[in-house]
Formats: sequence, structure tokens, C-alpha cells
Amino acid sequence: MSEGPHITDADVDEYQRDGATVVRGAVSSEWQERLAAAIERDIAEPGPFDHSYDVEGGRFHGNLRVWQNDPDFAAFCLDGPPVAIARRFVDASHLNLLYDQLFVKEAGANHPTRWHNDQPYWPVSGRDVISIWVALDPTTAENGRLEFVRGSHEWDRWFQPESFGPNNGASAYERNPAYETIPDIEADRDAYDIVSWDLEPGDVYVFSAMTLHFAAGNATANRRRRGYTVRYCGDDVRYDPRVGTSTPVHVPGKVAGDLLDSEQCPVVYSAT
Ligand SMILES: O=C(O)CCC(=O)C(=O)O
Repeated sequence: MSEGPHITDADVDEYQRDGATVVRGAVSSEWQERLAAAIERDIAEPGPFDHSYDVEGGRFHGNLRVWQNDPDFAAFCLDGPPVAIARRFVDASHLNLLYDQLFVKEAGANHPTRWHNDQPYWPVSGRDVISIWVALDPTTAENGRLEFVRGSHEWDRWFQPESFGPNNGASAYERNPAYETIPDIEADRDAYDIVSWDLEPGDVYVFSAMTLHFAAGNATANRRRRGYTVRYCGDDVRYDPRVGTSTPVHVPGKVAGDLLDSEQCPVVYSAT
């Protein structure tokens, strides 16, 4: 495993308390170059879970499980910096890769990533589910930095998944009666404790799967915003294919209560 970036106890405390934090300089320029090239390969010839769309002004390139289609994404997810980062933030004797995902907002793709928390979309239960979002470009309010509702990972509120594309709100997800409709956070921002950070290339956001987050559209004329997220699960996580979860993340052959260990969700760290 590659040696990880410097992460302090205060960073870990912030993640545990607020549900989100930032690690500066987490991904070397060599890794950034490999990821940038892999992103261009996926844009030119997308893997099977492509969920890209055009909005007025620009294109959004989204895809997931891209590590299964490209050796550089695979090396990054299985043995690269995010494994060391996840190990530092999650107290785990066993870590599985859940999946990875591309979020490329080209200049002018001025469409927000709606407020949501991730875990309602995913067929997993447990608390130790962590995402590491890698910036490949300077990421600011103008081109769609991520924003988080501080502490929302502790609310235990499961919001109904909705689609993210231009048909925002028209759900591609089955409705789960146990989930609630998400409030209109954007219309009432002052009511929430929203935190955000600008990132430089190689910086990462680290956030819990239950933390509410959002990203504005890319309102710039000439700055891309390439984000690449890798997601891991720790000891307490089990397979839980609830109604409303995202089909591409389902693991064939698994039933509720199973460990995730599989070709799709490989073990990236084990203490034993
Ligand atoms: O990059 C974005 O716009 C959204 C990212 C996101 O929602 C995630 O990584 O879970």
C-alpha cells in the first residue's frame, strides 16, 4: 500500500464530529496525471455504467465502477492513497472497496448536484461507509465545490433517492416508504450549518455516507471541475439491498446480512 498523507487526530475528530473534512495534498502529482489520463479514456470510451448528460452550457460526465474498466483507476482504488486515507479515518480491521465514481463538470455545465445523502442509494447498512472525493482541478464556489451540512451524518435521516440529471426530481429510483422526502435545503440555507472548502488539485474531501452534500453547477466559461470519488466500507457494514437503492451498486449473489467480500467489492485491507 502506498504511504498515506499526513492526517492529524484533529482531522479524524472533525470527520467523526461533523461528517466531513478535507485532506490537503493527499494525492501526488504522479497519481493526478494517471487519474487525469484515465478520465480522458473513460470520456472517450465510457465503461458500462455511464450516466453522463448534457445541460445547457456544457456536459456532465458521470460514470461508476470505472476501476473495473481501467488499470489505473484499479491501482488507485485497490492500493493507492485513498486506502491509506480510509484506514486512518475508519477504525477498521477489514475494508472493502464499495465502488468508485466520476463527476466531471465541464466548463459551463451549470447544473447542480442536488442535496442528498448517499447511503439511502446504496445497498449497505452500517456506519463505517466513507467517501474520498479527489479534486483534479482547482475547485471553488464558481465551478462546483462540494458543500456539506455539518453533523447531518448523525441525524439518522434517510432521504428518498432522486435522480441527478436535467430531469432532477423525477426519480429513477423506486420509492421506499421508510425514506423521507428531502427538505429544500437550497431554498433555506440559513437554517443549516453548511460547510465547504476550496480545493487544489490533489486535495480530497472525506465524508460519511450519511452526510448531506451538494455541489453547485460549473458556472465558469473555461474551468473544468473533475472530481473522482472512491468509497469504502469498514467492519460494521453488511449487504442490505433495500428498496430504492441503485441497481449498479447491487452485488449479484449477495443476500441481506452478507459481508461485501466479492470480486465487485474486494477487500483492500485486512488486519489478519
Ligand atoms: O461531484 C459532485 O458533484 C457530487 C459528488 C457526490 O455527490 C459524491 O461524491 O458523493
